[in-house]
Amino acid sequence: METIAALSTPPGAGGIAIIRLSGAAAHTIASRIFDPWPSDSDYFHLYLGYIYDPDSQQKLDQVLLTLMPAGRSYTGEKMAEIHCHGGLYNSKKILSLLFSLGAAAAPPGEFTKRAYLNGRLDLTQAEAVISLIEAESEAGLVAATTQLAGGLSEFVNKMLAQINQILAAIEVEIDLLAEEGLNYSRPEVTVSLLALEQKCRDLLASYQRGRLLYSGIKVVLVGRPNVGKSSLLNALLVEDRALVSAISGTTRDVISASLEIGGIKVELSDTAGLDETLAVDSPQAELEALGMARTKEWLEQAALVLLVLDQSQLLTDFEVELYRKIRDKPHLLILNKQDKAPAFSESELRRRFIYEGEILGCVGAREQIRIDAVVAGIAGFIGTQTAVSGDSAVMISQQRHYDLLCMVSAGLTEALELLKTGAPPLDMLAEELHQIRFCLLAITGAESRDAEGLLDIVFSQFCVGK
Ligand SMILES: Nc1nc2c(ncn2[C@@H]2O[C@H](COP(=O)(O)OP(=O)(O)OP(=O)(O)O)[C@@H](O)[C@H]2O)c(=O)[nH]1
Ligand SMILES: [Mg+2]
Repeated sequence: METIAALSTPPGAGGIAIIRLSGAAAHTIASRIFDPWPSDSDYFHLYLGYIYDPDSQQKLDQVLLTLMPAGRSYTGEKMAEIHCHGGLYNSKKILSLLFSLGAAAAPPGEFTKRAYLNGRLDLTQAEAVISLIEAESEAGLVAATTQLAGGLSEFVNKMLAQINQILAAIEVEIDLLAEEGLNYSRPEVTVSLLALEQKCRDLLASYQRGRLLYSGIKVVLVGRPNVGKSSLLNALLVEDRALVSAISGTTRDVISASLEIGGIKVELSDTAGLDETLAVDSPQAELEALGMARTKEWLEQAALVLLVLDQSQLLTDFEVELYRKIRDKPHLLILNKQDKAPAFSESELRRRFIYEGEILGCVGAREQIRIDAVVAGIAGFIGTQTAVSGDSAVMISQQRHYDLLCMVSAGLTEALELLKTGAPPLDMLAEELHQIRFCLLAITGAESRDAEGLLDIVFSQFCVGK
């Protein structure tokens, strides 16, 4: 395998940039451009020296160099890391020297792919590296670290060990029964498979939670114009993000921004107010209609809708209608402008909306923000979505794992159906268990280190230098 090199830190100006080299020639190539080359050349030490151009002997940058031996580096190959001064030109210049000395440019994810191919990581751990790099919240980071530490692999390997055991027993049985012609009766196999089926279901059930921890949750603010949606967005973000004015129809386009609530990333979107009383001949009508169409699109994608009402204005039939439209989605009812005298009572609101749930009061106006109830409402919803089902904290968040576990679960159901007959055809049962085994192995990638197609899909999601 050729020796590869890449910039592992983001391109651009910065204090330090790190260039990585991996492969059999990594140390030799590094020795051609680093001076003074350490006479002891111990591994995992930082050596201070200069990068120089071997042709012109010109010094280029003062850097730190680390060498790592094969078998104890990230990739499992000989590696060198050059910590040079940040700056795109400088790092590019050093990289081009490495290329001129025979290193190849590393494609995205190549370092982690080699780590996997050399058995330093299994596939779920390699996938966790992407998740860790991309994590945007505390919860996403913790979930990625758990997977990187091997949490999911351990879970899958335990299931695999049980399947192997059952399979081995059945293979023996197949031989025995062929000789003695007995009926197969092993109730403990059914019990074990039932337990595995349950574990598998619990893990599958964690998928939605896993997705949410990584990708966050989409929350959309809707309501009539002027009720204070943009004010509420600004208050939640603690930032004047959206324009606020007493003019109805101030917000025309969707404005999205992220914040963190309960460790989860919340993507909050403010939308154009919805109104039924558009003057069709007004010059603004077309613009307003476009804004409202966009609000409706956003509503479709929302995981949670915040319907904002202005308690100082009479409830309108349109708001009742709007509530009917969103009531089947997870939602929170927010009564804004609590600092003003109410124009309708809570009981009127409940009666007209046919609503029994919680009503969250708030003040979004800049000078006197009171939004605790809204934050608590969103946190409460997140809590219901992230509650752990089953007795395991292990979870899945990737489609690939989900699809394979669905196949494992279907296989277990099939195997249990066969066992229900009392006299299952053992070769069919064994075949079913082999399929399950194959899917479990595919999750950790234990038997696909040479399956190029699969690896390309997994590692193409990486950035260069990782
Ligand atoms: N008194 C009071 N005024 C508020 C409150 N929240 C917002 N406002 C005022 O209400 C007006 C409308 O606020 P916006 O946040 O622009 O309302 P909006 O719902 O985004 O309106 P559109 O963008 O037109 O749909 C502004 O003058 C705000 O200052 C509140 O809690 N109390
Ligand atoms: Mg607005």
